[in-house]
Amino acid sequence: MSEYTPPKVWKWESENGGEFASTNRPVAGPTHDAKLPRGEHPLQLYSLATPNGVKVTVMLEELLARGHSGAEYDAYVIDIRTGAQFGSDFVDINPNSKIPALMDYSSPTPTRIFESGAILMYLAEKFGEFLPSDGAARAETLSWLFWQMGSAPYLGGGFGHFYAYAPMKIEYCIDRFAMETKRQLDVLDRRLAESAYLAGDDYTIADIAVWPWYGVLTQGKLYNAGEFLDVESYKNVRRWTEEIAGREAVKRGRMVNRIHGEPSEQLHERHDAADFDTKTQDKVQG
Ligand SMILES: N[C@@H](CCC(=O)N[C@@H](CS)C(=O)NCC(=O)O)C(=O)O
Repeated sequence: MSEYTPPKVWKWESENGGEFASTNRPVAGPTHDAKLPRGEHPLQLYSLATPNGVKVTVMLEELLARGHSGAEYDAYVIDIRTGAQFGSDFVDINPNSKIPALMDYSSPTPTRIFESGAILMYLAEKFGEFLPSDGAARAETLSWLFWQMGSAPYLGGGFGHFYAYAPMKIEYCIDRFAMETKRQLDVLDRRLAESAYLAGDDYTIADIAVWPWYGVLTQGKLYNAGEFLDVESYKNVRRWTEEIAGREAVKRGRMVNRIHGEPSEQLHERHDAADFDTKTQDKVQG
């Protein structure tokens, strides 16, 4: 590989050959007019079953499992491979053009929420669940929630990108981000040696945020990198991962808006709990 000398001013080469390259742009804002569908529930979710998307569908399914009928929701697929995140209605909800994005029509004026961490906090506060109301337990929960928001870009945008998606394997990049990813797994492993869940004795939005990234990585299902990162060696993370994987709400939440993998694990749109039994397929916005 020849060494790259950056020019004085960076210029956009619209195709760099990497996966997802055709939708990457150096500017924000919508690329096209696109109306979003709207269902009957107050909560309308526009998302995809990536780790960031799964956080929100797991949270909603957990709230429903605890009997909060107000958490009923309609979930629609935003296909980020075809640029649906740049449609005008979606950008009105999330000016950052990334899934997940949520609308709450039960407030006096409709509320838009973007950024998965903000969505988890909003729902936790709205329903009074999965986030202790004060004191050290709340601080600990928010600390791990924000740890996830700050750490996962190194796992996804760093390690995952260069290990799985970049058009060429660059040792320097893979090495740098594998090192950081393993350090993060060790942070989690040491914490989970001390307590059942990240914030202490109770399952919280911190676990809901961290599991779809580091739990799924530990199951070997993210970037096919389980062996490479020796995930088996993080025993406490594995114990926590398997326990959370067994929760019914997690099994349901993982299916919603999933458009890849086993067809039996995909529920493209979700409007009602019964949809898990009578699955409606092939409804993808894009
Ligand atoms: N910090 C954001 C990250 C969201 C994010 O990166 N979403 C990705 C999918 S996991 C996305 O929509 N990518 C589309 C794009 O970058 O164009 C969050 O947690 O909500």
